[in-house]
This record gives sequence, structure tokens and C-alpha cells, in this order.
Amino acid sequence: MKPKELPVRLANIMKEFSLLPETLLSMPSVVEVSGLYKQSLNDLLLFEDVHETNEEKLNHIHTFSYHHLDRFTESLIRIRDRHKDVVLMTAQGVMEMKEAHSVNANIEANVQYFLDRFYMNRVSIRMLINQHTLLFGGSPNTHNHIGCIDPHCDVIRVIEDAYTNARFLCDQYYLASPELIIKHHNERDHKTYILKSPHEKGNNSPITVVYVPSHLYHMLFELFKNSMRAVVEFHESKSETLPPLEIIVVLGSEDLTIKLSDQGGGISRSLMDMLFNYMYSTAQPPATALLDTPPLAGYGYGLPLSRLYARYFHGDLVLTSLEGYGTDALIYLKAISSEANELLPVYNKTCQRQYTTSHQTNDWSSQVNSAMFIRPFSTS
Ligand code: W6P
Repeated sequence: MKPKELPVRLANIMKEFSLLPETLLSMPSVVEVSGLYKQSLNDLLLFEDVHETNEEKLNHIHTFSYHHLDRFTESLIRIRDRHKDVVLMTAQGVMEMKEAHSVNANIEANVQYFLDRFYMNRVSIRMLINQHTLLFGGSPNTHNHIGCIDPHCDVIRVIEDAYTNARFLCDQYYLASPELIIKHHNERDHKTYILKSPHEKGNNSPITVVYVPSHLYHMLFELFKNSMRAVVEFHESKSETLPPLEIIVVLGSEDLTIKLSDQGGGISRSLMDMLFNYMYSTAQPPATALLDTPPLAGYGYGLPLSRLYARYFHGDLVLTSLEGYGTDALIYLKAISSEANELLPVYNKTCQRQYTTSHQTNDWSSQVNSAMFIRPFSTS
């Protein structure tokens, strides 16, 4: 890691912070978050001063370096802990804004743009901190990982792990949960495996990828919760048996694709657009719904954050749906690790323009033209 990498990432996102609409910037929770970033940047800069002045003074490079490294590691752990609730605090800030101001399309677009970059920046900073603390924290490397990167991340194992834990929540709340069928196809190695899971295991070689298992787990756990909730709620009143979830994992030469299909009734196209929208997803649950809200999948920030995890290493997360039937969720990862470098928000003129120019107004009309329709939509 370059010595200034962390302070630069902190400073970049703080600059973007300052370009947010005042309506959001002035919210108490946002002021608080902004304060955490200032504090952490200060911590790191203070540290650089110590490094430079002491290095000039002292010739005991070795003893100094070890001491220095320990203090740096401790500082990073403190920063990681300080920022642990930032997603929650920021969501709180968005809620405060929605309550205090009327929000126009412009502000909504700015907030969406910012939060994607803000959370991506956060993912990247936490990844660097985790790498540093794992590699220099002094505890032995137990399972051939490089920091939090597993060079042989077993995709099916992570799928089964995420399924088991989501299923536990689902059973607890609904007293039922759908089965899972896993298939995988290893085209890259010119072999095809079909595997029924989690109950029947073949002796096929697993599909592995160089990846951060916790990121993959996070995405899959989120998707499983959404699918399970949809399946159970859609079939509750319909039949005794639940249609299973189906996963197919395909390793191609360029992409590793994981498709999770549910028969949970699907989502309309108009709702689909909203699933990744932070402003839409930040709703105070109505007081009466609090007790009824399942621990599974409220449409919170889970989906947009999962998509950021996928995009962080140049993958993606995509939903397609057949309303009335079910939904497919696709996770794309890079099959080749050399293509899976970090995707980072950069602060430049284009970015600045995003905040300063007004949101483009739509140049497609959806006005009902009475010449085209014999019976125009009712206005009630
Ligand atoms: C649904 C809604 C949803 C969101 C994300 C992933 C899967 C699903 N299924 O019905």
C-alpha cells in the first residue's frame, strides 16, 4: 500500500461530501458522519508528521519501524471501529432530509450518485484496512489467505454457507423455507458437473475464483433473503409445497456467473427501478409494521450495497424479473484475477459536473396522445 493511499481516499470523498446539496449536508447525522471522516484523516496525517520528523531524528530505523508499524496498525483498527455505523448513520441522514425538506429529482439524483461513490470508497478503505491489519497484525495466517483474499475461493461452499444462514432466518420467521438446487458448469476446464445440493454431493472438482469470500457471502446472503421472502410470501396462501430456489454457477473464460432463480412471483418493472434507489429504500417503517417486519429482506440498502461489492472488482449484480412468476438475480465476477482490480470513484471535473449541473430533464414524452388511444387513461 502506498503510504498516502488511505489519507488520499479519505480526502477525496470528503471533497465530494462538501458538494452535496445543503439540504442533506445540514442534517445532524450527516454532520456527525462528516466529523468522523475529519477525525480519521487527522489521525492519519498526524501519523505522517511523526513518521517524517522522527525518521530524520532517529537512526534506529529498525526499532523505530516496528514501533511505528504497531502504532499505525492500532490507529487503523480504531478508524475501522469508529466508522462501523456509517452506513446506518448516513441512511438516518437521508431520512432526516426527507422529513425536513421536499426532495426534487435533482437532489435525488445527486444523492444516488454520491452514495454509490461514498459507499464504494468506504468498501475500498475497509478492504485496505483489513488487508493491513491481517497482514501486519501479528496473528498467524491460518488458511492460505492473502489478507482477506482467498486465492481459491470455493464458490459453491460460499453459496451453501449463505443459503444455510438465510434459511435459518427464514425458518425462524415463516416456519418454512424453499429448498435449493445447485448446478454448476465449468466450461473453462471443458468439463460439466451437475450437482444436487446441499443434500447430495458428487465428487466433482469445485469452481474456485480469486476473491474476498466475505464480499461474495454478503451478496449471496442478501439475494437469498430476498428470494426466500418472495417465495414464502407468494406461495403462503397457494399451496403446501414451496418451489425450490435454483442456482447455476458457470465458469467461462472471462466471467464467473452465478444465477439465482426464484419463483417468488416476480417484481414489476416499475418497482425494479426502485430496488437500487437509496432515497426510495430509506423509509421509516410505519409504526404498525415494526412488529410485522420480517428479519428477512426489507428493501433496505442491502441490494445497492451488494451491487457495489460486485462492481468493486469489476463484476456486477443484475436483477431480471417475470412479474407474476419469479425473479433471476445474477452475480458476475471476473474469472481472471488480473482483470479484477479495484474500481474506485475518482474526483475530477466530470464528477464535479455531476453535482453542479442540473439533472437532465426527460426528452421523451409519456403524455397520453388521444390520437393514439381510443380510450385514454382515466385521470382518477
Ligand atoms: C424477488 C425480489 C428480489 C430481490 C432481489 C433478489 C431476488 C428477489 N426476488 O421477488
